[in-house]
Amino acid sequence: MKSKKLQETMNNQIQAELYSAYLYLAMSIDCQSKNLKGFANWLNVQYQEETMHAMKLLAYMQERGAQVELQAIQAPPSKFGTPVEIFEQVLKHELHVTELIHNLYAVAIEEKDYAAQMFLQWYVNEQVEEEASASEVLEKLKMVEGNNGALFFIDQELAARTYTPPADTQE
Ligand code: OFO
Repeated sequence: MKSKKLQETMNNQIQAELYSAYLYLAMSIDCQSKNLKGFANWLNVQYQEETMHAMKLLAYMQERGAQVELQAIQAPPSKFGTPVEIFEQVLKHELHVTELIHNLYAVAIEEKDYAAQMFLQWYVNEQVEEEASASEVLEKLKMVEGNNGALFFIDQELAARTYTPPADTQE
C-alpha cells in the first residue's frame, strides 16, 4: 500500500474498532453486574464482532505490506445507566463509527487505491447492519420502558445472540 495517509487512517480505524470492542465489553460487564444476563450476552457478542472488525483490517494491511502501528486504547466508562440509556449510547457510538468508516473510504478514493475501496465496501455495509441492530433493540426498549416483565423477555431474547465469524475469517 503506497499511501501513507491511507495507512495512517487504517491504523486509526483499528484503534477505533478496538475501542468499540472495549466499550461493549465494559457495557457487558455493567449489565452482568445488574443481572441483565441477556443484555450482557448481546454486548459480549458485539465485543467479539468489534475485535473481528479490527483483526480483519489488520490482516488486510499486512496482506498489502502496509505498516501496522497499534495505538493506545483509552479506558471506557464503567457505568452506563438503564438499558435504554445503554442502547442510546450503542447507537450513538455506531453512528460515530459509520462517520469514521465513510471518512476512511473517502481517503481510499482520494488516494486512488481501488483495491482498498473494494475491501472497505464490506465495512460500509457492515455499518448499515450495526446501526440497524442497535436501533432495533433501542426501539423495543423504548416501547416497554418501565415494564419490568417485558424487559425480562427482551433480556431472554438477547441471550440467544451468538457470534458467527464471517466466512472469510473462519479457519
Ligand atoms: Fe465495528 O462496527 Fe461497531 O463500532
